[in-house]
Amino acid sequence: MIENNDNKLISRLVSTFGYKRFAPQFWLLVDPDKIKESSLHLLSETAQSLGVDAILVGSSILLRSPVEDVIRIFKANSEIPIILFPGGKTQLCSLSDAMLFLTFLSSRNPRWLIEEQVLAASDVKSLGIPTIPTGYLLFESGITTSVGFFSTTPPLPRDKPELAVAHGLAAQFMGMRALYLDAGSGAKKAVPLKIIKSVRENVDLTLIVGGGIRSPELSANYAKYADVVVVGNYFEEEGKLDKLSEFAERVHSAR
Ligand code: 1GP
Repeated sequence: MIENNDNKLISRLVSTFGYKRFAPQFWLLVDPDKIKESSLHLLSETAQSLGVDAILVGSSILLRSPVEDVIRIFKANSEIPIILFPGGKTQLCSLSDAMLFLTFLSSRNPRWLIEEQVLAASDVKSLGIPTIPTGYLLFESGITTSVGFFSTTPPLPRDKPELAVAHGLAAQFMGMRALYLDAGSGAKKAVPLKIIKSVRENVDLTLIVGGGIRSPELSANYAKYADVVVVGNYFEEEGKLDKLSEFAERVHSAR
């Protein structure tokens, strides 16, 4: 670190923005292909009052519903922030409040490391979508999730927190603002808590955790270390939306 402050430009360039810890948030992932029409309308009217802090919209593969149709319904009925979680450049929408500009750091496939980002960049700029530069890490989860299939290279192992930390630090030093630790949608096993704890202890980035989280208790455990807990798949099942506020409360009161 430069101490005598002789070169203000370099001093400023090497200083970090500094990670700031806010109260933990609970985000709901909405997959436009999977959400039922009735749930979509209900959620757009109630999610915010039930404690959901933001809606993530995206999918590894989008077969049917355009992202925009889903976002329009939320925008018509609530003020809840909508954040894109795009599986590729076809999932952009100017109505969203922000997007996770993702780099699939645990993959070794150039398509997800840089090609998709280059293809999307001009559209992101012309649509004026605020970007959150985010490193994305996929962990082994007991099944091949869709995102795992598309990544084409192995996910991170569950028993090597040091590898997760090294990827997180790389994201931090590359100037990213957030790190998404994911087991993939519908994962059989969620990301091990000890991994989240190690990353929290070593990496100064906003930590987003998701994939296979199916209980308020587990959400609360993650929220002790992570900044954002994401749940999607669980709420796609019949009758589960009643539990939304319990998940949100447990996350909000975790620390
Ligand atoms: C997937 O982290 C998200 O990328 C949410 O996972 O759908 O399993 O909750 P679930």
